[in-house]
Amino acid sequence: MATYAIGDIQGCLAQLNDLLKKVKFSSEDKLWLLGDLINRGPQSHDTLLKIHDMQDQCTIVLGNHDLHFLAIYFGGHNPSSADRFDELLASTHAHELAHWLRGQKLFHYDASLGYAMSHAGIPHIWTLTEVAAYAKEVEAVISGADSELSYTTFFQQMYGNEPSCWVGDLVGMARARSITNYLTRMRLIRGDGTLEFSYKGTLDQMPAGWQPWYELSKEKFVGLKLMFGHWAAIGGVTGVADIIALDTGAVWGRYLTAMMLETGVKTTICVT
Ligand SMILES: [Mn+2]
Repeated sequence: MATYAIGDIQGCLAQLNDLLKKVKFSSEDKLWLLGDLINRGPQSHDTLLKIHDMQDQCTIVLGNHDLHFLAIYFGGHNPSSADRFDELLASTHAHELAHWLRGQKLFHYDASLGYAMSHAGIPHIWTLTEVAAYAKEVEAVISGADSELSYTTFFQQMYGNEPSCWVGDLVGMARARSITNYLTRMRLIRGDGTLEFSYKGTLDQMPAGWQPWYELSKEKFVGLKLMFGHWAAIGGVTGVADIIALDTGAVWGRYLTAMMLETGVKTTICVT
């Protein structure tokens, strides 16, 4: 049995199938998916259906695009012109897939393998114990286990950049939104924990005064192997041995990458 982690699939089902074939993925193996399973690529509906069919083998953390679909489905938001959810929204499977998707996680840690993952990463302002607890708070909301804040309210009010910096005494929707933004949207951060929400580019063009989150988190999480997706522009390179970027831009015509956790060996499928 092997465990493979795959970054942002974004509806690129043909590449996912090729990659699983290339690593000889079997019914004994496990799959960790780093979120953004759907949206910009051509086959969001069939991708989600396939992952749903494989759910017993999968551990999934949600990305901002997955949450965006849920915010459309449950929160009444409209798709943008760049979204490719039409087939999914019209599908007879939409109800089942959307309710299943909102039961997935925002953060996962496996102590025996020594790996943790979330879609965007883990900010240096939290300990491992805190990130696990905060992720659980939001998972309880979106799965419907939290009676204070309903998942429909969450998906109606999910969008927004405020508060842009974590404070521990946040409550309600502001707290849930802040946790969600750190775990699914973070790229650049300041020492005090303030997030920058607009920059998606390469490190050489980065605005002054900001750092990639992992430059601050590498001191904090020594001994932990941490995987994330979300930031295609860095091309799977962090320069930090134990912080592993797995969004290699499949949907932008580059690569889809799987890493075998037991060996650290990466396998890629070139899209073009
Ligand atoms: Mn993302």
